[in-house]
Amino acid sequence: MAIDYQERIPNNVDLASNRTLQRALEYWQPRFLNWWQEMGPTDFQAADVYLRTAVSVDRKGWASFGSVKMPEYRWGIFLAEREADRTVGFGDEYGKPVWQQVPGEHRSTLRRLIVTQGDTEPASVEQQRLLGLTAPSLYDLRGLFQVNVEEGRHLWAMVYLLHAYFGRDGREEAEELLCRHSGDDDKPRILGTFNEPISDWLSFFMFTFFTDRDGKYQLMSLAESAFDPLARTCQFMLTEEAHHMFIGHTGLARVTKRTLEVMAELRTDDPDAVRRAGAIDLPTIQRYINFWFSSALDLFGSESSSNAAQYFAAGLKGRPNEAQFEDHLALGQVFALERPDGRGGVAQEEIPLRNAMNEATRSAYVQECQIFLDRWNDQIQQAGHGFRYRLPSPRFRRNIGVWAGVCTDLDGRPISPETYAAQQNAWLPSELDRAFVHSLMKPVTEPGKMAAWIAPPDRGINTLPVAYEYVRLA
Ligand code: BYC
Repeated sequence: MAIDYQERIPNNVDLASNRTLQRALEYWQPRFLNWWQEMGPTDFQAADVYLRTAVSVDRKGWASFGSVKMPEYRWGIFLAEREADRTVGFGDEYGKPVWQQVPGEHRSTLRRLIVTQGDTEPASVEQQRLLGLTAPSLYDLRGLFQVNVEEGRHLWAMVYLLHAYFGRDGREEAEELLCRHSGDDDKPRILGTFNEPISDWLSFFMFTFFTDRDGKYQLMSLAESAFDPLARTCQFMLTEEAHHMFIGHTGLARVTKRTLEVMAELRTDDPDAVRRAGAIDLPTIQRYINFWFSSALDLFGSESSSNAAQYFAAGLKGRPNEAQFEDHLALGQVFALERPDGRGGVAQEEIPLRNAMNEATRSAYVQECQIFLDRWNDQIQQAGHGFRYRLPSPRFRRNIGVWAGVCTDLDGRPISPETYAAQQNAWLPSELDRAFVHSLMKPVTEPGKMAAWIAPPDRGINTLPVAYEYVRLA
């Protein structure tokens, strides 16, 4: 069904045919807009921003581009087309028809998964609300706002499910999604990393690279769900998500490129000299990688998880690209898990494969991150330098899972808390690193101009030149 933009809430779910649901969502809509005004991007609500808006859910040509003031963005409800005769792709219900309604026995679990997913979306907007004040270019400012409005739409996607399928509990949860706030002492966001402020653009690119990519993998897992409306909404969210990760990986490639240019101009790889020239030295970027990668790994949940086994068995949450696996039951198989032995060493343990679903997804994620690091390392190698970015061991600096709270080095070898503390500033961004990165965060608002610490992008948005005025400040 086409998206109806005549409606107060644009949608392709024939909202007009369900007056009760429509009224409930129209009641929520002004609350969302209040939240956007209070917790969304500061200072830029009146600016004209060159944004894309979804106009269909087709793979090709789903977006239209145009100048929009953010509060007037047409947030709405878009689900991928329904696939006729779709069957459950994994777990104990394998091969049976998918569900168009929520089975009573899975109601609270599904609600919880949807709330957790939904909670991250406004959380990220809140984390990034001050970033517009220090954007390195208008191109990047526009990229930030595109991400922000789409995270707002992803909130709409989950709120639609809560309202449409979970009755009064769902409506209450939808209210709560606007009441919890990132970093709030009393009502924080649900998942740890979404409470960390993102106050500089290096962190923003790290976040869109590492954290949004967790989002991709979680959405891929939920896109397999037997609860068909959830699967369909996640399928469409994934098309929007791709651009967020694009911002992350091109952003980090551009930062690296600029650093290499400065190193070539100065004929040195001395980090202090690079900093004095106003670029970010490679070891500092590495420390940010160590921080954000380890923080994102926690978002996959514990390596050994009875929750994950239950989600898989029930058909609620599968593995990304479940169709690629030969066996969709994952019964009678084991997974070799490495965990701390409690004596400073590492022990092997075999756990049922279904309990290891979080770990299987995390491993696929790690491999994908590595592909991009390899590309950036090619950039560095071609520039003639020996430095190489690396991902730390997945055991490093974990707060969730079997390695939570265990001190390890970057290779994942258990070490004493004293040794860890002594190395902390070498492995993770120090106060001085953060202060330095912050010192570079000065807004650049002339079309086509870039801050000195980042190279321009290869091309502009939607065939426009890089120098286009992507944001017209009010
Ligand atoms: N922080 O068996 P366990 C995105 C809890 S990002 C705090 O290890 P499970 C985006 C867990 O709830 C993707 N608590 O984990 C990105 C459980 O509590 P209970 C967001 C955590 O359940 C950028 C206990 O620890 N989507 O979209 O298998 C911008 C033991 O649980 C954490 C989703 O996360 C944590 N990190 O898996 C914008 C998908 N990890 O039950 C957006 C929906 C675990 O003992 N969520 N816990 O009280 C899920 O699938 C699962 O909830 C998790 C956890 C994968 C997060």
